[in-house]
Amino acid sequence: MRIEQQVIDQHNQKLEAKHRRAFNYISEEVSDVEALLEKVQQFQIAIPSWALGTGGTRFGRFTGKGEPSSLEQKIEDVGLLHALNKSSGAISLHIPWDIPKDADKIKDLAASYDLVFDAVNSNTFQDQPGQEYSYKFGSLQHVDPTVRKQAVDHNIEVIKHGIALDSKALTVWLADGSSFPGQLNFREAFQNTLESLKEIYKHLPEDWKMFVEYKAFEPNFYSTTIADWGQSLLLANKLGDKAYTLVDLGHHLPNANIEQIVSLLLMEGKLAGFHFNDSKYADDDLTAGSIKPYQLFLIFNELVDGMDAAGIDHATGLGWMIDASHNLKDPLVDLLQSVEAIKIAYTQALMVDRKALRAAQQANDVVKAQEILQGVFRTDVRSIVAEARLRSGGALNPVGLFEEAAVRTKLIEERGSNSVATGL
Ligand code: AOS
Ligand code: ZN
Ligand code: ZN
Repeated sequence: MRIEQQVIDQHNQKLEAKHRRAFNYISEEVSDVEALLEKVQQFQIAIPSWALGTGGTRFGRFTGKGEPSSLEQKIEDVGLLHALNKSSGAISLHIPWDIPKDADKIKDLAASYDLVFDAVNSNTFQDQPGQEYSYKFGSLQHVDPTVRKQAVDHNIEVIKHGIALDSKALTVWLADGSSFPGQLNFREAFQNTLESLKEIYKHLPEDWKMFVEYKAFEPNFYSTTIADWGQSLLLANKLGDKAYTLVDLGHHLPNANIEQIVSLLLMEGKLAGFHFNDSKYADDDLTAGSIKPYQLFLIFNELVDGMDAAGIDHATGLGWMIDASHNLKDPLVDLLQSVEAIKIAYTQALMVDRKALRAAQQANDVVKAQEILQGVFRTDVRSIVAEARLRSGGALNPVGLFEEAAVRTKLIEERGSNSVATGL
């Protein structure tokens, strides 16, 4: 299904008066609201193909209805999101879950929804049917070179699919590690991983990037071979200019200062981008901003500061993606909520008075610094984000319109109740 512009316009008309009041009020508080709106409008957050089905815990999956059962339907889903919020203009594919049979057709379909292809993701954390060697004891780190070669070849294959779709980055997330002391020689595992990544790196096109994602633990519970930003950065530095460290918000040990990590990676020119989500305990993959919205704002505060210092374009300079899925909400609504939370945090970060903050820092005025940041964080900027969406042709209230237009009911009618998403 597609959401007609007329349906969006009618929805907006109903909410227009109330929206106008809120927006006029906040506009007075902002120094250059037009410049702000332009940045917010440009900011797009990619949707991962694996977040479109109802996720699960490792204990069970409770599938929803009308899930997308093909790549075409996943593109349709992201198209729906983008029509509503005008901020989800890209999709990130996971190979082999989403192998495009005819890349040109798939590209045309995506273009018809105004979508492009974000980073492609390889998968050497599962054994696929018919696969020769098992990844039970790792992939790129494996003690057996034949297993490593199989995993390297898979990544090269993923790059080829990405080239056909005009993707510009490969994201490598590895489950490699060990669950018991003594199981692995840490140095050997790291060296093997480095050598494997070097081989993959050789196959990257000139204008591509490699995103090296780290994760503290899970599925391995004693050691992970790329466990933190230090290990990822070490690899990225050894690999070369095209390799960067990817920050997934759920991949740290509890209470890690992620905003500080982000600021240093930016300073080093090695920040790839993000997998946005939120968490209370570990890699919970909850809706972005649902647990720690202040942290999300502080991260964006560092991003805006660091990107401006380095002259990096906010919209295109880094990889912005969501990596969240769970089993209680409609996944599409959940994604709308995540995108909204990310755009609110970004908008607030743009509103920080950087000169005043800098002055407070230089004067060791701790109180002032806190006042500046919290003053912005406690400002309701939802109408700015809504105005940006409105100007781009999106809905004033995407979640509201999703319900009003009975999007899920229509998808169930089209796809059936038993349609289950491929992938996770
Ligand atoms: C796994 O924990 C990582 O977050 C991955 O980025 C991602 O969730 C995975 O590649 C999807 O299967
Ligand atoms: Zn991730
Ligand atoms: Zn994760």
